[in-house]
Amino acid sequence: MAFFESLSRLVAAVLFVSPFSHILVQGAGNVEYPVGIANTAAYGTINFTEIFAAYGHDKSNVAFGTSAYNGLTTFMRALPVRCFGADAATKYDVAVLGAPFDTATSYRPGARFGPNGIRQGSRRMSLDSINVAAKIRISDELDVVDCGDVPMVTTDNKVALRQLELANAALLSGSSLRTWEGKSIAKDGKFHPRVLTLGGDHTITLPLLRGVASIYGPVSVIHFDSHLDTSRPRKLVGGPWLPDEVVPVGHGSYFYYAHKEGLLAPDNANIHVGIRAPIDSWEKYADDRAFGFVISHAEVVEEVGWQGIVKAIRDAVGDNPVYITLDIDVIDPGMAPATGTPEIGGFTTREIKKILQGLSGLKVVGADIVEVAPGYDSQDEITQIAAANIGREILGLMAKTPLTE
Ligand SMILES: [Mn+2]
Repeated sequence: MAFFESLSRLVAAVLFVSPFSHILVQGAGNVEYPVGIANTAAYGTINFTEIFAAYGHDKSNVAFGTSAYNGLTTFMRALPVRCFGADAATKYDVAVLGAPFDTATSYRPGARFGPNGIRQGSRRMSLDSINVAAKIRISDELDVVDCGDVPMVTTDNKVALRQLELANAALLSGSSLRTWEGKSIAKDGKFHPRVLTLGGDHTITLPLLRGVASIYGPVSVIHFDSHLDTSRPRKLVGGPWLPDEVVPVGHGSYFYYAHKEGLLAPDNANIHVGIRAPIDSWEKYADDRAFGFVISHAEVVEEVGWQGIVKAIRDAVGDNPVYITLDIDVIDPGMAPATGTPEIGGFTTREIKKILQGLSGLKVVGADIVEVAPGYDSQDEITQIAAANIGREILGLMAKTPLTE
């Protein structure tokens, strides 16, 4: 607390001197310049929350500054909450959670810096602003907080993924701040917080799906990606591999495990969107179908438009609860270069916004945005800004539709 107190005092001294101080000194020329706080005893009576909030247009942000370029960097300037510690009793409707993990990537690593990269990309965004096209103000419907990052170890992926699984389950198992009229679609009939996870490589979706499936049962997955991510685990012969040892789960095989564990909705009610990567055999497509998915290729946007893609998604998932997982490589590398396995010919940011807005009304039980690797981004943060805006659209979908039957 002492740190924040002194921080607040420092900020107040710099920014807000004149409202509290009548001591002005005649400086050079006729410029009046404040020299300090008149009455330090007044610190205890100053309502910094109110004062700081007055300097921005936010209603929900009550902490640490309200301009786009100051204060703590949280996702869309959501309130920072120590969800796993001192603030564990705090209630909210959506928790933003960072999953800094990239030790199961197949090409360029760096997505461990994705959570803070996406937060940085969201600095000009506010939960209180109106998304004009989607006709929604998130803060009218949901209390969103930023829980920070799960400390995932770099030396053992099994342990790291378990750390995320436990943290995600802890958030999901609570009760949301708000309740809604009607019956919750959760198995226990209660309203739980939703989690928007910022990855991290795509492997993190496996423990995240375990979490939502435990609360809601199997969910329809809407998977935006240029790759299928349903690869079977390989068995390698010889070398250091033991006789029955397989290559552990990675960012191209987690859906194989999700299918095997029964986390995905049955009857091919799951869809990949934006697929365009090369494959090494047609068996991959047969497997993919067997593991529960249908495919919408990136190229079809030229023929069917965003409306056709929205229709394919809605046809696949019906009225099921849905989980959205979005690999930033679904966007064309011209607009989102900072990712581990770029593929040309992807969606534009305008197309992805139209597609996501077209999903209004679906019951989004959770979501993640993955594979943002800021180290490959341009100085202007183009990928991080794209990812952050996608997060805003997803929160908009959550805000529009409560999880009621
Ligand atoms: Mn992926």
